[in-house]
Amino acid sequence: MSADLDARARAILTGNDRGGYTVPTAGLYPFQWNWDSAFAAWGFSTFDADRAWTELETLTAHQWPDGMIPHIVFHRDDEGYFPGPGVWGTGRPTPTSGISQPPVAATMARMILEADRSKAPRAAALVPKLAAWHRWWIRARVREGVVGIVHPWESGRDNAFDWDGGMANVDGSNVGAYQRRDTSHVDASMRPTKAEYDRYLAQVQWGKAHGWDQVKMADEGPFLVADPGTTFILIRACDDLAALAAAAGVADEGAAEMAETLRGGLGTIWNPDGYWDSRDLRTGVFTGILSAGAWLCWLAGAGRPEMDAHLARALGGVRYAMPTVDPTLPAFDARRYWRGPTWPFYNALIALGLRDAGKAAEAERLRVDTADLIRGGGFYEYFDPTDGTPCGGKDFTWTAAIWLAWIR
Ligand code: 9YW
Repeated sequence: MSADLDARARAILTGNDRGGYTVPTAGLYPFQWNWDSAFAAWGFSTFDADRAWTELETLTAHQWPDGMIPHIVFHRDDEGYFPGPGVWGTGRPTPTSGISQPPVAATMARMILEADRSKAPRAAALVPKLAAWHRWWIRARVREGVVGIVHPWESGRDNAFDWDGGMANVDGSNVGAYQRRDTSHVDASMRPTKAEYDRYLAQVQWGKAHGWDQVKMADEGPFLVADPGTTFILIRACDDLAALAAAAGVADEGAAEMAETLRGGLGTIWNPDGYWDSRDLRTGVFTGILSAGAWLCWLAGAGRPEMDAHLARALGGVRYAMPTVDPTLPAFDARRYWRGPTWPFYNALIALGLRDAGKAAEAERLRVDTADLIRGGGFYEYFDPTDGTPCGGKDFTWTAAIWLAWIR
């Protein structure tokens, strides 16, 4: 059974390979997404180390001159997705989106290199690119000591409650007519709403109208919300970049120092009610809903006793793995994307942190539960954590990748 699933996972990765880059899933997401791609590399590393490094090289090849590695690379046009390259209008030689996504690449690269040291030269070549990207985050997104995202898509957790407050200040009424494509692939009741999509689009139009000036987007754009998830990921990525550089025998370009500076800013996202929380950086208001960004605190060595209690309560509140919202809150919505469901790749990331924080039992619980979900439902995008119903896209790259690299 397990051998069958291993083979199936490998077949999903190779089937979603479009020649040097991997799509998250056929149909729904037909391009290269940034953090999906980093997880794909981790998966490939379990059976084809060369292909793993190629994935990271293809991703970083489309870095902008200012250091940003974009959230989508549109290698070839595809009618199946909206908004496509024309809507973004970033003017890059190979079209890309105009925002970034959580920087997990250095963390994946470190694990991939540690499993096969013979690839050190390829790792060494990536270090300056990743360092430039991390510096870009600090210059273009870190405000008040933490990462502020300029678009919900930049967080990778599109419709999380975290962005509702900031989104209320975005005017989505003038975006014009458009045709969504996501709801023709998957169940609309589980996707972001039309009102959310109008605002997503308004933010894209703002960026385009301002020449994709990244600093201006953060400082003057319609939306800037501090994201605990991306902040913790960036801290961890800086730690891992320093380790990657050391293992590859090259300078770390200030990565360790960046991690320390970022740790010093975390007070901005500590909600006085006792948890890590997103915060609208335009108004100073906390979201007030304990959600998945907070679950990555251990990844950055930022666990606190209060968070241990939240972890126990969240795990006790659902049958399977970590939900994306505290399941004891009325806001918890078991099947609506980032408002409650459990995501296999995200559990892998949480578990890496738990393991490093000495919480082996909790990390193991996430692993066993995620394995049960995949065994029962297949390699889906996400699952209902109360009853294990598979949701979203099927044959998903990062779900297959974490099966091979983390669960097996
Ligand atoms: C979108 C591809 C992406 C992920 C995001 C997830 C979703 C929707 O799918 O985004 O249109 O970009 O929220 O984390 O990278 O799997």
